[in-house]
Amino acid sequence: MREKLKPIIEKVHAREILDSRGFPTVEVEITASGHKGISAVPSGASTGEFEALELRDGDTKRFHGKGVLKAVSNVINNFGPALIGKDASNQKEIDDLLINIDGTSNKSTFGANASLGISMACSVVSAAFYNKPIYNYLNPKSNIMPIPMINVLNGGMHADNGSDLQEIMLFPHGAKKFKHALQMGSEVFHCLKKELKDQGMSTTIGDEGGFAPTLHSNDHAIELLLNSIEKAGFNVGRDISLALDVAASSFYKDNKYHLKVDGSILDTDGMIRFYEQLITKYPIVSIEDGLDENDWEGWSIMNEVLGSKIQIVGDDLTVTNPHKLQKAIEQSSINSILIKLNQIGTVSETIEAIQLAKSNDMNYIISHRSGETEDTFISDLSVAMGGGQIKTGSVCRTDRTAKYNRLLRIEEEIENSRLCNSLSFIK
Ligand code: 2PG
Ligand code: MG
Repeated sequence: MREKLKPIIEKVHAREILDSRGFPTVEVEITASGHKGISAVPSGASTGEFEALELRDGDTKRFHGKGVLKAVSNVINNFGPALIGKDASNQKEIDDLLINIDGTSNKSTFGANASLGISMACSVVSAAFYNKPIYNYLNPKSNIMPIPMINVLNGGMHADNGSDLQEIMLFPHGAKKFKHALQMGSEVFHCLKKELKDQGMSTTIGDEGGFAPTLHSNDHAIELLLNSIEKAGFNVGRDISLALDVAASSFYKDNKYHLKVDGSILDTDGMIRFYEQLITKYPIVSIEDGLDENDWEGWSIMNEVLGSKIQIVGDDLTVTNPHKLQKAIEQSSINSILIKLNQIGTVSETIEAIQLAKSNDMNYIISHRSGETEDTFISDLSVAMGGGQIKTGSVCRTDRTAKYNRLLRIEEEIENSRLCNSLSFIK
């Protein structure tokens, strides 16, 4: 009788669906005490070398080898039976079970796409069982809305053209409400589109919905954007600053950084000087993956030189892995971390990484992947975790706006909500 008061798992199902790039991904559906929870797993392009394994079939007859039927079958046949009868709301027990069944440190037996789908769906079904929105189920005290990092210029591995910098993002910290921040992003996005058109440049968009024009230099990209911010009527630096995801591992070869658009090849010191100049010239408040994921020595220097002025964000460097984060803390490599559920493969380990960041006074940013679905779990997670920042692409493409629109609804729902205004680097 007492069991009825908990979301007891009755059925675990999974299927192959398509992501925003048209590649297959895993969707998991869990039924617990008569309630249903569905979760879809995202997928990266500029993936970190040390991320948990995303299992693909490799059978070239289907989806050019990108099918995920093995991961789907692992959900149903390898994890499923062990989950039946378990309390879905006991997230730690569920996630430990998944970790133990897989038995590897990077979830390479059954795939992190299989484990994450289950892990998130357990949160979703539990929230449904308790009749609560997910953010509130995860943290009943949630009331801080995240500032969105809005990626309006796509480059690197996310676009055929564009800058070497994978993402040039608006950081609208001057807004008072999330909905205003989003509106600012949309207004600048459309001014930028007009600007590009007027200059005869392409308005084709990249994987995350930002523009990807052919550029003369990386500075050119930043200047185009600053111009558009002003044209939209905002004050650069006061209303909106910029954030970059350089994704430097994607152009690091033979111990050098190859900036194609600028036509320059730099060593680690050269890159740090490049960033020093950029942040002196432009209102940049955050640089993610400024160096290669294995350039640990360089990261410590970069954080020492720039870390008191801006966010130095680890993504490929730390891959949401508490062990990697611990190393980064010990070596003072970063002052901020990007958080992506599928880099580690369970909700509990993701939260563990966040708590470790928090207890070391680091900023943390909840993030999407470049391959996304209509799933909005990260919107709820960003509010529940209270870090005050989310990165989820541009203001077009439904895979991106689904997350923003979910945040609009959450902001309306939480009576005493406030947009984060306590980030140390906002002057
Ligand atoms: C990143 C992400 C998301 P990807 O590098 O931060 O923007 O890209 O999912 O391709 O790794
Ligand atoms: Mg990144």
